[in-house]
Amino acid sequence: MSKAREVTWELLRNLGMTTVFGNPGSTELPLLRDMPSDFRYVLGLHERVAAGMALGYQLGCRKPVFVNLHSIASTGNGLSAIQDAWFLHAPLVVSAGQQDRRHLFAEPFLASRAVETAKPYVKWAYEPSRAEDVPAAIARGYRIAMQPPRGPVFISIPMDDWTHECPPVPAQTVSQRLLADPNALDEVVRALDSGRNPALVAGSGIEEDGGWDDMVALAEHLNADVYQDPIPARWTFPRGHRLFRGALLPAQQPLADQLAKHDVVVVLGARVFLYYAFVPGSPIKPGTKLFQITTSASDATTALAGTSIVGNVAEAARHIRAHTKARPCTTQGVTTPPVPSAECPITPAYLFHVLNEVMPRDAVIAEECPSAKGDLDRHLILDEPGSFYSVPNGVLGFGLPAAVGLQMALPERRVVCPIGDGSIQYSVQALWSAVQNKAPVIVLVLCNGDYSALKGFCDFTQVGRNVPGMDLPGIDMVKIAEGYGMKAQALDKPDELEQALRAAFAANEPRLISVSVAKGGKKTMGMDQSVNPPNYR
Ligand SMILES: Cc1ncc(C[n+]2csc(CCOP(=O)(O)OP(=O)(O)O)c2C)c(N)n1
Repeated sequence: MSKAREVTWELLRNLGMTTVFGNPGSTELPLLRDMPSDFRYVLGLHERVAAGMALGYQLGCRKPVFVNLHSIASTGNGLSAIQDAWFLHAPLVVSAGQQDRRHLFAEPFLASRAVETAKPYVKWAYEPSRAEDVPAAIARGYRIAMQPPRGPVFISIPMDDWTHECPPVPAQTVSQRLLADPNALDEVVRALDSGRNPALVAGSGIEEDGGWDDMVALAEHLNADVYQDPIPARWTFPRGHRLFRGALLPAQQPLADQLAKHDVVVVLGARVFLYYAFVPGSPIKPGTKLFQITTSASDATTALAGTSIVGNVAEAARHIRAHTKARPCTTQGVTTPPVPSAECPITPAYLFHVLNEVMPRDAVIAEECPSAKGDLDRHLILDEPGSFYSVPNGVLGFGLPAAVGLQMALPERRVVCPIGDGSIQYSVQALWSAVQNKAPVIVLVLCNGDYSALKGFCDFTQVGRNVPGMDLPGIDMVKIAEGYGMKAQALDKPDELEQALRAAFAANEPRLISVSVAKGGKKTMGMDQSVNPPNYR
C-alpha cells in the first residue's frame, strides 16, 4: 500500500496529466510536498489565472488538465474560469484542499463549502467520504470530465487524506464518442435533399469533436452558405472560404432575419441560439426547417425551435455528406472589407487590418476586446483549425490566461491576445506567468480609457450615459507589464503599428503593446438601433 499522495501522482502520470496548474495554500501542502520531478507545477498568482491558463492549455493540447486550488478561498476566485471550462466543454480535473477531517466538524479556519459553490458549473462536485477513496475519486472525475460533452469536475480533498494508505488505482478509460441516431440524421438528409437554399451554422462543437475538415467537406458538398454561431467562443470554419457568410447576430429577430432566405438550416455544435440583447421575434422564420446537432443534451433542451439531435458532430457531418445529393455551386465568392484608413487615434479596424497583414497564417487569437469584436471579426482572416478563442459566457478575465495557456501548449504557433484596457485588469497577473514560463504571447492592449462596450449598450438600450463607473483613467499598461518582467511599449500613431508588430513576431519572447485606440461602442455585438432593441429607459 502507498500513501494517497503517491497513488494520485502515479494515477495522474498514467492519465497524462503531468502539468498541474494551481495556487497553493496550507490545505494543499501535504499533496504538493516532494512533487515527483516528472511533474510541472504552473503557478498562477490568482486562481482565475491558474484555472484560466489550465483552460487555455487544455484547449491547445486537447488533453485533460489537472488543477489544484486552495480551499474555498481559491475555488471562489477560480470559479469564473471553471465556468468558462463548463461552457467550452473543457475537461479540467479541478481539486482543492479542505481542512483536516479530524476537526472539520468544528468549522475551523479555511473550512470549505467549495463543493456546493462549484456544483452548478461542473459535471461532478465531490468530497470523498473516506480518505482511501481520494485517488479513485480523481480517477472517476477524469472519466466524467472526458465523456461528451466534456467539461470540468471538482473534487474537494481534506488535507489529512494525503497521508492515508490506499490501494493503487488503475487509469481506466471510457469510450468518448456518442453517435447520433442515424434515423434522425436521415431526416436531416431528406430535408437537405428537398431544400431549395440550405445553410449551415458552425459552432464550437465542431472543434470539440475534431470535425473541422468534415464541416468544410459537408459545406462544399452541399455548396451551402455557412454562418458562424452568435458571439462565437471558437471559430470553426475557415474565414476566407468562399462559402463563409460571417457570424449570426445574438438576438432573436435579427438572427431570424439573417437566415430568412434559407429554407433549411442545420446547426452543428452550437446552441439554438446564443442570444445577448432581448429582441423578441420568432427564433427562425416560420416554415424554415431547423435542425440542431450537438453533443450536449442540455443544449438540445434549451433550443427554442427546431429538431435537436444529440451525438458526435463530426460523425454526423460525415453521415449527412455521405447520404445527401451534392449541390451545384451557386454562391458568389468572398467579399473583403474595405481597407480601413490610418487615422489618429488609431481605429480598432485599422489595428486588426495591420495585424492581419503581419501575423503568421497559423497564428492563434485569444480575444477579449468587447467593443472592438466586430472589427476583429471583419479584419482577421484565419483559415486554420484552432485559431480563435473568446469569452464563452461574457465573464471577462478569460482572454489573457487562456492566451498564456494556449501559447504554452502550442510552442510552434504564435498566440496573440487582443484585449481591452478594462478586460485585462480581471486577470492581469497572467503577464507574470507568460514571462516565467517563457510563453512568447503577444498581448495587444486596446487602450480607449473606458468601458466602451457598456457605453455602447447604454446607447443601444436608451439607458442614457448618466451611469457611474464607465471610465478608466490613469492606467499605465506598460509600467504594469514591466512590473511583471514583460517587455512592453506604448504607441498611438498608426504608422508605428506595423513595425511594432513585426518586431514582436520576430522576437521569441512575450511582449505587450499598448495601443491608444479610438473609443468604440457605436454598435452592440454588431447590432444598432435598427434591430429595435429593448428600452430600459
Ligand atoms: C467579470 C466581468 N465584470 C464586468 C463585466 C461587464 N463588462 C462587459 S464589457 C465591459 C467593458 C470592458 O472594457 P474594455 O476591456 O476596456 O473594453 P471596451 O468596452 O472598452 O471595448 C465590462 C466591464 C463582465 N462582462 N465581466
